[in-house]
Amino acid sequence: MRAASPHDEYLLGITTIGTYLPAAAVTIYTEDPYPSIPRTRADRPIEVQVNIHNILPYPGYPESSKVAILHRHVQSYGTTGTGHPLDRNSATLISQSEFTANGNFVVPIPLNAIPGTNRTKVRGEERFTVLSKPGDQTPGYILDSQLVQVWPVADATISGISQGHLIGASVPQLTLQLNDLYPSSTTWAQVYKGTSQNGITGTTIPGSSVVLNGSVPANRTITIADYGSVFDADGLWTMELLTKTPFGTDRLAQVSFTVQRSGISLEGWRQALFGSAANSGEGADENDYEKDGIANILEFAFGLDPKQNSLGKLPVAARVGDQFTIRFTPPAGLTGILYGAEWSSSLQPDSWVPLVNTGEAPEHVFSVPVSGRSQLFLRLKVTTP
Ligand SMILES: [Ca+2]
Repeated sequence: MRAASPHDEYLLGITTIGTYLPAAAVTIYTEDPYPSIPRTRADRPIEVQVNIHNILPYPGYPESSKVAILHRHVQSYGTTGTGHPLDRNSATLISQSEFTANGNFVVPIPLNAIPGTNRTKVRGEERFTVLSKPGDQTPGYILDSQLVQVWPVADATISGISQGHLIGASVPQLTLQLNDLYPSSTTWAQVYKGTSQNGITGTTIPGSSVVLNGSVPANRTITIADYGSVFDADGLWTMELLTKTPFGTDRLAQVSFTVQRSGISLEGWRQALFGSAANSGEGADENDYEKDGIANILEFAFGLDPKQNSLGKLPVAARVGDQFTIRFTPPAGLTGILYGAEWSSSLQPDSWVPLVNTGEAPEHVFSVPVSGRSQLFLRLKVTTP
């Protein structure tokens, strides 16, 4: 996306000078020092300064020389728009006021009034125009006009790790969904020991940083695997997404979880996720806590999250040549689990026959010949010795 050059994209100022017309200069201030055009974020204030001079309040002078009028227009760019192209004739006039004296006037705008239901997500512009008063024979002339762009507040999600998750030696793939990052911003994911806290500098997750230095907001989707090296100790950790903008550093998302890189027992897993080590209640081996069809014991054995739908994340059997095969490598660091598989041609309860693991550790491979069988079923079996 190319950077917008204000000189060819925007009409920044129109000035009209006349004998019996006031003169005006509009200046817009925001917290963003971006030099090309005033801009800010949907949750931040705007300050408009209007300098009026050459008002001539003398008897006998035309009315046009005695009054200047300030118009405030707002216009949305739409839910994903960037203002190019934009028909500024369709902006909405939301207020007007009159100046009848010379001087410097400050017009504070605590929050923008760009149309939009979700106030943090509006994007558009406000325009402040000073006009002369129209007379019987003459129109109102634009004495000065300036605009400020308003961009939405960013939001983001971390998926792959959920609150309370227990992570072993192999970390789950992360997906960071970053929406409406401010045009000049740096966004990154970091981790630190303990529960979530404000203002902590943690360890940045390699590959998570997004630096924007443009003219419009942007979305990014980042997937990260193999970041386990950021965890230098076992225990409770917090991961958060931060974004630094001209308005400060904001936390967009956070999740706290437990890291245990070796020797995760089923009891420790139950304790971390269900608050009890016992094989009963919500944490019972046969219980399917979030009703995704996968019993807790299988969630543990395959490193899944028992509190988030894990449909489709178990190993799947496939036909390879003459064999019907299921193959997988269990997550590293789990203790007290035996992996097996059984096959049946009828699904009858007493028809399941155990298979031998023919894989080379740590991979597990279970196969059954297809030939001569019209139908064939494989199932995984996880047991605690
Ligand atoms: Ca489940």
